[in-house]
Amino acid sequence: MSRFRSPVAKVLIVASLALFVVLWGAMIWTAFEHDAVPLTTLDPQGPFSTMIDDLVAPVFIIGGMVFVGVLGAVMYFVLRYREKGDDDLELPKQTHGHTAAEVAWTIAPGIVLAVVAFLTVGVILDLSAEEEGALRVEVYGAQWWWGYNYDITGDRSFDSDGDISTANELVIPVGRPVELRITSMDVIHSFWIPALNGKADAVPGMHRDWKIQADAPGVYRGQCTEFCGLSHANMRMLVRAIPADEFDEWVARQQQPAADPPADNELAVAGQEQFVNLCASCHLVDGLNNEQIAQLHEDDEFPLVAGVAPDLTHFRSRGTFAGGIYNLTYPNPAGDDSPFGATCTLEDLENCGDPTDIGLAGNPDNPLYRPFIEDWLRNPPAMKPMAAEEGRGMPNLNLTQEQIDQLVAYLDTLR
Ligand code: HEC
Ligand SMILES: [Cu+2]
Repeated sequence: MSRFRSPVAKVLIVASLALFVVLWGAMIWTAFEHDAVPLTTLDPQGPFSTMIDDLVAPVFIIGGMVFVGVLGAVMYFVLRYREKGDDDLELPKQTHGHTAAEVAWTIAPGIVLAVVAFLTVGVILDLSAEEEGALRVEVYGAQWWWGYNYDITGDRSFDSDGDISTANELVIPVGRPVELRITSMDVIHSFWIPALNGKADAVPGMHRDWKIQADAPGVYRGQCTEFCGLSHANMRMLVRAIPADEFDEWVARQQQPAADPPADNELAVAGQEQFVNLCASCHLVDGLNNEQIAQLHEDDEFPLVAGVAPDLTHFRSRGTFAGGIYNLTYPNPAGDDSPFGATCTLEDLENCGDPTDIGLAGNPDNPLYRPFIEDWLRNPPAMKPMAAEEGRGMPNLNLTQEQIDQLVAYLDTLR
């Protein structure tokens, strides 16, 4: 009797088959469990991601048919011609040089691949076609956050009068295509909002054209998907899609330079002074330190490798910060899945959702959630691994609690 037929071997074989089926099932189950997996490509929310999804389905079916066919044949032959323990070994008919068979098994995969290639090239062309009436945004990656420059004036430049800049949260109008010009300020990153399109690499010195569009208002999460150093995993971003009229209002607010804090807000007035002394060598607040930043660039003395730090002009109009990994505000009332519908109030914080759950992105209209932003100012590298001594990331500035209170009060005015 062959040793392969011992009871132990049989148990092992059945157990490993069962394990295989369970793991496979778990993988497929998680792929379809969208709530648990915010970064899924299988739940498209816009026309471009839908094109990809419509390609994945037929290719998956073709691949599945080949898989079942090949494995079915293998299983059949394994069972049919297995060694049965008796001596008279029955060999199958040995074939060699069968021209018809060889031609067939060369042409058949060729046809399958040609069909897949045809479908794929079609989608690639559709995805790279220019869109009528698109909004243009320059996207840049920097260790370890994302910046956005909007061409609002439509003159194909991103820094004319009236154009705007923001960071980490990309606000777009619902139903309108958005053309992205993706680049990097330091190393290679990759921009990926799976609900809205596939991945596009951000390469220093180059621009990659890409586009996204959202069918419905909502928050769509993303993640840098090219390993870019220490805080690669903390380099997230989100797209906030809002109705066109709200978008126009948002743009009008972003176009305003930051106003000085009102004189009776003494804490914020003191905070602005701290900001000028401690922060203005890295962060731009439009209307406050434009000349200082321009001068640093002219003298080639910008303190960071990337040559940029997040634009803070309208910092408080964002719901998250530091690469989208911390809520800046409370999110929305638990159970309300519209990111814009309901607004929680200072009096009713209990219904505002859990601000430590970054899965619930902060709503910029909601009250400030102080603990994270205070901790950030107290010691940024403790909140997010960064190599500040190399000019990558924000250094610990050893601020006192009084300075932190003043700075938070000032940041809170930057709407
Ligand atoms: C040496 C340059 C540098 C200085 C000085 C600096 N920062 Fe930063 N700051 C950064 C960088 C870089 C980031 C992005 C870190 C990240 O998310 O990876 C950042 C992020 C931030 C953010 C989060 C922005 C966002 O949208 O994610 C805030 C708020 C902030 N800094 C406030 C301050 C304040 C207030 C000061 C002064 C007390 C200050 N920074 C001083 C470089 C600097
Ligand atoms: Cu990155």
